[in-house]
Amino acid sequence: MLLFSLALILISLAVSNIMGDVNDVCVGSPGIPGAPGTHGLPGRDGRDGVKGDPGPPGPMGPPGGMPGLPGRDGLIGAPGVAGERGDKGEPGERGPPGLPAYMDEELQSTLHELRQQILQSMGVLSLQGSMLAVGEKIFSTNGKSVNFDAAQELCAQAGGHIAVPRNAEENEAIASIVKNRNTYAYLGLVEGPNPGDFHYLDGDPVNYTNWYTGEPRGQGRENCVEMYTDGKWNDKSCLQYRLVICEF
Ligand code: MAN
Ligand code: CA
Repeated sequence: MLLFSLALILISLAVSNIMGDVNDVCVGSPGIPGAPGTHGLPGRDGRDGVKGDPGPPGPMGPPGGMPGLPGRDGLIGAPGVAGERGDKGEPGERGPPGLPAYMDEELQSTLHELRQQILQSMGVLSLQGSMLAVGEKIFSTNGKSVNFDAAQELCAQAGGHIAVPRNAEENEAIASIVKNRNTYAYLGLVEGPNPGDFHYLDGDPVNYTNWYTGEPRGQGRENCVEMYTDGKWNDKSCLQYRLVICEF
C-alpha cells in the first residue's frame, strides 16, 4: 500500500512536469539580461539590384572612325503639283422622271429670279450705253477699230457676229452707235463673185440695203461695207480700221 501511494505521487509529479501544470504560480522576479552575444558570421550576398539609368554620352571619338548608322526618316515633304486632268467619264445613268416644269415650284422660282436678274443687268448695261436692244437683237461695241477679219474674230469670240441691219429700225440702232463714236463701222456683209452683189455672212442674199447715193461703186474692188455716221452704206476695202459693232 505504501508502495502504491508512492508510485501514484511519482506518476502525478511526472505528469504535471510534462503538461506544465496551469495551477503552478511563478513568484520569482526576472533576472538581469545577460551580456550581448558576439557578432555572427557575415551573411550570404544579396540578389542583384535594379538596373541603373544610362550614363551621359561619352566624349567624341578620334576622327577617321567608322560612319554611324543612317539617321531616322526626315519630315514628310510638301505636296507635289496637281496632275493633268483625266479623261471625261462615261455619262451616268438616266435619273428618274422629274415633275412637269409648270408644277415644279423650285424651277418656277429659279426662272422668276433669273428673269429678274437678266432685266436688271440689261437695265444697267443700257444705261451705261454698253448695249442697245432692238427687237430680238442686242448691238454692242468694244470701241475698238480693226480690219474686217479681226472684227469678225472679236465678235465670234464674244459669241456673236458683226452687226448687220436687216431693217430700218436695226439700221438706226447701229447708226446711233456709229454717230455716237464718230467712227465708221464695218457691217456683216461681203461682196460675192458678181460686182455689186452683196450677201450676209451666212451666204443669204441681202434683202435690206441703205446705200449712199452712187454706191456701191467699187466695181468688185471694194468687197466690204462700211456705215457712215448718217447711217448710209459704202462698199469699201476690207483692210481699213473700222469700229467693231457686234450683234447677239
Ligand atoms: C472713196 C472710197 C470709196 C467711195 C468713194 C466715194 O474713194 O471711200 O469707197 O465709194 O470714196 O467718193
Ligand atoms: Ca465705195
